[in-house]
Amino acid sequence: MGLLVYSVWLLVCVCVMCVCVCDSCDVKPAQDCGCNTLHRHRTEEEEEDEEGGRNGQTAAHKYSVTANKEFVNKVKKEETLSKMLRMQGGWFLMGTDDPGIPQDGEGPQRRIWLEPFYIEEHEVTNLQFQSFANITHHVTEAEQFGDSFVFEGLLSEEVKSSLSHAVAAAPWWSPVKGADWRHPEGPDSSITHRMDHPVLHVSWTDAQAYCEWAGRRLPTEAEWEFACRGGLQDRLYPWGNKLMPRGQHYANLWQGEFPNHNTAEDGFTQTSPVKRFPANAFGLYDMVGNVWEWTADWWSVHHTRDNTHNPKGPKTGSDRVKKGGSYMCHKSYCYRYRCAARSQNTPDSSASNLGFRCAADITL
Ligand SMILES: *[C@@H]1O[C@H](CO)[C@@H](O)[C@H](O)[C@H]1NC(C)=O
Ligand SMILES: [Ca+2]
Ligand SMILES: [Ca+2]
Repeated sequence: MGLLVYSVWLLVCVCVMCVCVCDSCDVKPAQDCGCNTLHRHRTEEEEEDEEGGRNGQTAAHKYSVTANKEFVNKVKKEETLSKMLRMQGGWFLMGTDDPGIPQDGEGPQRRIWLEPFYIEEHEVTNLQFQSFANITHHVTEAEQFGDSFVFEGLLSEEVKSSLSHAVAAAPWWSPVKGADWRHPEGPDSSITHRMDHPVLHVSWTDAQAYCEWAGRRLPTEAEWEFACRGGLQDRLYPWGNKLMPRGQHYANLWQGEFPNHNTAEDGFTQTSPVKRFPANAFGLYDMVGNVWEWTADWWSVHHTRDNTHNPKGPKTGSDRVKKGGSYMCHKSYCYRYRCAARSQNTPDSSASNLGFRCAADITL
């Protein structure tokens, strides 16, 4: 019986290596291709089954079903995750003394020291989030609440006619029943034609769950801003001070008159596929524009000028910081597509212009 179990195990192992080779999972096949994983994930009961031979059939069954499924999920996860780029860290200037929107706490400019870290090269996409949701069965907060905020300009007449109320301060936002990441403009919409666009309608808590599943975390605001600046000092945008160098669009923003007329000169009235606009000098895409991105920090508008190492924001708060502006930003009302710009939402909020990307510590 022991022999049987062993050969089944071997078979699974060989298959697993085969899957890895075929899918060319990167760098360290020997370590990462799953034989180890199978081993590590065995429960005591399974060990006993194998060694004692009391119930070899069950053990074999578990290997072929449970462990294999776990392994397949692990491979899927690795295929799913975004490439991360290594940020050098060191001293940089965070914030600005010439704030576009002073009440947002963009200033004062301060010297910040960061340890090196990794950050994902693009916003998390619908495809990536779908893979996460398929494997973990994560239910987003918007799905639990049964609604989410959608920009009214994107709604169908049918959905519009069913609206109950809008947000007084921002009448272009409507809570829409049945709007969630799978249905960004409400129940009659879908993501099938935009799997490579950033995922929408994810709360801070959902973003946190995804990054944790990925073995990653949300970037701190300081890390995010360091990444945004691309090594440039005291500039407005990830590429410099000019919004459109040589007349080119460098980010998915709003052109025309907000909120009534989007000329989509940059090619997009809504989100764009990630990596459609030029990367900054660090190789990072859509740091400003496309979607707002959650960061790990609690929100506050008060910052000290003191030099700080690896700041993580206030200890507590009611809102989380988001950075970078979105496809809805226009200078006339949301001049927030700058690296120093910032805004906030409660951690359970979600909307049709808010997403995220993950970061990670450098542990090796
Ligand atoms: C998620 O599951 C659905 C339904 O089984 C499937 O159609 C889709 O391709 C899966 N997506 C990913 C990214 O695995
Ligand atoms: Ca646009
Ligand atoms: Ca963005």
